Amino acid sequence: MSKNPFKVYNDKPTTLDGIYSQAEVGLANRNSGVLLETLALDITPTGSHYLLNHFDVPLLDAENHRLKFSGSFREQLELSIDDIKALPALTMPVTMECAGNGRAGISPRSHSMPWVYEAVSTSEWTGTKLASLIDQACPKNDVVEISFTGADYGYDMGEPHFFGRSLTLAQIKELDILLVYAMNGAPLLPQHGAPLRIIVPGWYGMASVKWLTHIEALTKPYDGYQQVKTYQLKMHKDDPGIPIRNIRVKSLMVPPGVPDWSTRKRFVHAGEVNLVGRAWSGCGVPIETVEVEIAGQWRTANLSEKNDRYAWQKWTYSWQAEPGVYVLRCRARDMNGNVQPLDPPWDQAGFANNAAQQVNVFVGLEKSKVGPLS
Ligand SMILES: Nc1nc2c(c(=O)[nH]1)N[C@H]1C(S)=C(S)[C@@H](COP(=O)(O)O)O[C@H]1N2
Ligand SMILES: [Mo]
Repeated sequence: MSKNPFKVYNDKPTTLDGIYSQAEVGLANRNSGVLLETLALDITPTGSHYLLNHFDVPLLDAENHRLKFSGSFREQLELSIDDIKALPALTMPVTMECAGNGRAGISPRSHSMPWVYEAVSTSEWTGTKLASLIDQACPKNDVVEISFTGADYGYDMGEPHFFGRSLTLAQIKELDILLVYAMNGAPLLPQHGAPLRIIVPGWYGMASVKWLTHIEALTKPYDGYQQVKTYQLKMHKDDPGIPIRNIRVKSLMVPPGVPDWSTRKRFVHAGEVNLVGRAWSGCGVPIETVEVEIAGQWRTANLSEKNDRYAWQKWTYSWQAEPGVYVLRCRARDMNGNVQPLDPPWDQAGFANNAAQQVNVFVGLEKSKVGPLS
């Protein structure tokens, strides 16, 4: 018998079409998405923040946890959570999005977490600046990258590994990364990386390593699975790929009215309908405009100011809805001129699909109770 039972999956089909497999549904059950109605709020309620955990959630003991610095640092720091809490603290709202968000909307799709729209959320993260701590550990002159390793371990495509990622010193300097121990004013929950994670604002979520145990200064580029074998935009198997980093411009709306339970299609009462949503882009680039498409016409939404560099912006649009059947869409353009496409971009692994959201709405004259009974 082979020593590694997962080697067989080396030749799993990379793309699929049609109905979801039981394994995909199982992944979807483990990794919950944001409730789209909470997009009405600036900050996602903690229990609704999307989740993406590759392996099992490690249940770590905060009191005995140590963050170990190793490799080519002058100072081999070893810090407890209390040591980290004693450093200058900062709280920052950051919108996080999973690179796989939208995967279910492409065809054929890759066998992985089948997100539709819901792998995006905003939390207030509290921690200390990673760059200052790295300075304190003082990387030697031969350092090319710093790696970040989590406590979670498992297999992917036959390769066993701890989840880990790397960043260059220049990226660490540039990116306002936080070493985080609290989320929305409470200690991190186990599923969000307790007791310690990093948050890399403006990049897709894979860079924000949870359950952080080790920071290593490397003299050669990091070759961890989650850095080099995945999270690359590839058009075919032998494509060298482009590493995924910045979040692509995107917007979502709170589905208006009330839903049909199983299809999530909407019923809206004719008259004024206040559409509300959020828009965001990578690396703190502000949004320039959001447009809503109603009955084939794109209309400009009202966009709120950008108050927090790394948090999404709110938009609203007042729609005078007449009876009929509609597919509403929204799309954002950022200050760098990037616009959401109407058709999904395609790559082998179904990453970074920022195509405009579609919401099916039936507008009727029928009286419906929207909100609590009075
Ligand atoms: N150690 C570890 N860190 C991780 C992951 C993981 O599986 N293990 N998933 C990454 C991915 S792909 C995303 S999108 C974010 C999700 O963070 P959240 O579950 O707190 O929303 O965590 C990232 N950090
Ligand atoms: Mo992700």
